[in-house]
Amino acid sequence: MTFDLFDNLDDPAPANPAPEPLADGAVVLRGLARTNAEALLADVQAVIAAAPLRHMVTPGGLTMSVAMTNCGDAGWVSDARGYRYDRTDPLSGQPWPAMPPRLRALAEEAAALAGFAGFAPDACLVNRYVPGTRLSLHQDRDERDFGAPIVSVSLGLPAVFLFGGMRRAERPQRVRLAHGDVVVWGGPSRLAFHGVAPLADGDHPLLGRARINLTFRKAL
Ligand code: MD6
Ligand code: FE
Repeated sequence: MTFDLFDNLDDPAPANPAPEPLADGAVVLRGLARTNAEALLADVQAVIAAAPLRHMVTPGGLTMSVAMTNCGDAGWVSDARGYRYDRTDPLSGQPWPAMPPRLRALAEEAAALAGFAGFAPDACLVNRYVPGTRLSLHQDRDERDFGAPIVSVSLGLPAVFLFGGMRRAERPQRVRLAHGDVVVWGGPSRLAFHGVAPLADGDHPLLGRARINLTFRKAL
C-alpha cells in the first residue's frame, strides 16, 4: 500500500478533466483547479485584502450566512434595494479589484471544456462558507445575458452542491464538490435552481475550517 502525498481524505479522487454530465448544459470538471489551487488562493487573498468579505443583507432584511466579495468589472451586491451588479464596492465606493488573470484563465478554460468556448467573464463573486453555512435553492438571474454560462470553482472544505431543475419544487441532485472541482452550467441549464447544503465541519490543509467558492459570470 502506498500513499500519494497529494491525495488526502478531503479530495481523494485524481483530477479528471473529462466532463461529468449533471444535466443538459451542466457538467462537473473534477479537480480542474486543484493543481494550481495555492496560486488561485493567493489571488483570492489579494482580492479579499482590497475588498473585504462581508455579510450582505437580503432585500427582505435577512443577513446572509455566506460572506461575499467580488472582483472584476462588476460585483454582485444585495441590500434593502434588491439584488444587482454594481461596478463599485459599496463599502469603499471604489471599483471592485480587477479580476486576476489566473482566475479569468481558469474560468475560460472550464467554460471551453464544458462546451462554452468564448466565455468572457466580467464578474467573479467570492463566497466564503464556514461549517454550518448553507445557501438555499436559487437561480442566478441578475445577469443581463443568459447566453453565457456560470462557472463555479470550489476550494477548501468539501460541500454538497444541490443541483435542481427549472422549478424550485424539483428535487435537486446532491453532488459532492471537493477542493479543486469546477461546475459549469449554461444553455438549457442556465436558470437551473441550485444551492449548497449546510457545510460539514472539517479542517482543510489550505483553508482550515472554510470553503471558498468562486462564481464567474458575464454580468454586464
Ligand atoms: C457554490 N454558489 O457555492 C454555489 N450563487 O457552490 C452559488 O450558486 C451562488 O455562492 C449566487 C450567489 C452566491 C453563490
Ligand atoms: Fe448561484
